[in-house]
Amino acid sequence: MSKLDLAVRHGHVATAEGMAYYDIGVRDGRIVALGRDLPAAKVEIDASGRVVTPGGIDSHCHIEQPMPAGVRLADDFDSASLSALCGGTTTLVPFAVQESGIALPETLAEYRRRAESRSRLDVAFHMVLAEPHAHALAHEIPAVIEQGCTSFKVYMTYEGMRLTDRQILEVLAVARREGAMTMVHAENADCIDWLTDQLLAAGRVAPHEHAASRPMLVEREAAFRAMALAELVDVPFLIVHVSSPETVAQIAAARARGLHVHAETCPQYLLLTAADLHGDAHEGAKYVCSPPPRDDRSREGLWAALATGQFDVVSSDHCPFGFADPLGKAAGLGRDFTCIPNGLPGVETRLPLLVSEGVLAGRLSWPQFVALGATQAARLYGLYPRKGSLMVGADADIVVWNPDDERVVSNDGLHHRADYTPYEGMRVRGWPEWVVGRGEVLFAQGRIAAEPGRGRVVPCDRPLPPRPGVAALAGGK
Ligand code: DUC
Ligand code: ZN
Ligand code: ZN
Repeated sequence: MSKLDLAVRHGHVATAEGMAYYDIGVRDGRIVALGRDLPAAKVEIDASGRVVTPGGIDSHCHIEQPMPAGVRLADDFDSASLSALCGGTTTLVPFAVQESGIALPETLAEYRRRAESRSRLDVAFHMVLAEPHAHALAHEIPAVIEQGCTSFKVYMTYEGMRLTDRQILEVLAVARREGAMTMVHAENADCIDWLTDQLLAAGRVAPHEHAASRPMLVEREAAFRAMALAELVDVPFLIVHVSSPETVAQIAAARARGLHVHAETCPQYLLLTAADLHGDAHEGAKYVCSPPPRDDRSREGLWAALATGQFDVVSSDHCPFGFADPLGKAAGLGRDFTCIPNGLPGVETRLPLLVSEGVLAGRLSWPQFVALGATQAARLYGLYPRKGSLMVGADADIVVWNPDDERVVSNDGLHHRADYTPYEGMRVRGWPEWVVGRGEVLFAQGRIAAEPGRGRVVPCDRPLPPRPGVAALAGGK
């Protein structure tokens, strides 16, 4: 075999299937050889004493999304992808959000332009359906699926985004017909609105009341309802950012009935609690996200659910707002908790936290880490095996982890543009030492070598086999 472009040698290689010692050879951006005694390479990475994995896939992040008036996200594709890269992620899957009066293919094209001009990493898109009108269902969804956008998020809450059960059924039926994946944000909007009104009427306006306005059961109820809707249509789907073991139990019960329901959680539900929202003055606003973090028992329950394979994906839900920014968290200063934008930065800390608190703390194996951080997202969203794997022929997206690299997290050491991290002061062990994307060294022992705009938009395949009709109408339900 002629000379390789790049080789990663002597590492302990972890994939979702298991771990073994072998070398990885790369040419023209792809993995071309696995084994020992590979030919010489122009670039040699010595991974002795290190763990080598596929590049991470962050399949839930909000980047360059327009926000309601008076609010803006802190990151663009440049800073979000830089931050993701430094945390071991090589593919981002953010949302393109449907806007009233704009056809979905146009929206997708606009987000692709944003990513192609600024992203340092490869990007694929999900699409948020805020208005699933007849033309969108019949024509625009099939058109964007043909263009490689094969997953769709629907919201059960948030004014302007929230769909009715009827609308969700219609989206699920199209997803079944087209072979697409539906992602559901499960929180009961009426319960939240009613609780919020009670809290505000009682003068309970502080940031921590955000958690009181969205207790566990509003998630559990909505998740149960979403599963009933998907069961009626008989279509696989995914519940995003599951925050509580009670919801996990509902998911397990639905799976026992034969429903293909997938589940995602995020580091904030594994590591933070509602107590974090009780900071001095406005400090609690840093932790305001939806669903909110719960309690210690919930955190441990979610770790146990991860360990026993009840989750498919751990993503960041990166949705960064500056703390001091009047168009960020400070929009809520001196006002009530409903004025605090929902969301946390986390695209860079996602995988190091999962290594440190998951693998090195003995809660997860390296193969589970790879499955949760990369491979299963690739499978669910039609990117596998090009992404999320180390197979011959896959894109050479490779991370070399140093499990002995221990750091105290400080926002100064991170690369997003938010002015805080919810994990400030945490001791985290296990950071990327080398990151390779499509065969190029993008991060080398702290040196960043990825330019804005090098990222490509990657089309997704259909993740599911298309099926006509709706099961309940074919009889039997
Ligand atoms: N909740 C969401 O649903 N999206 C972005 C951030 C958040 O907190
Ligand atoms: Zn959501
Ligand atoms: Zn989100």
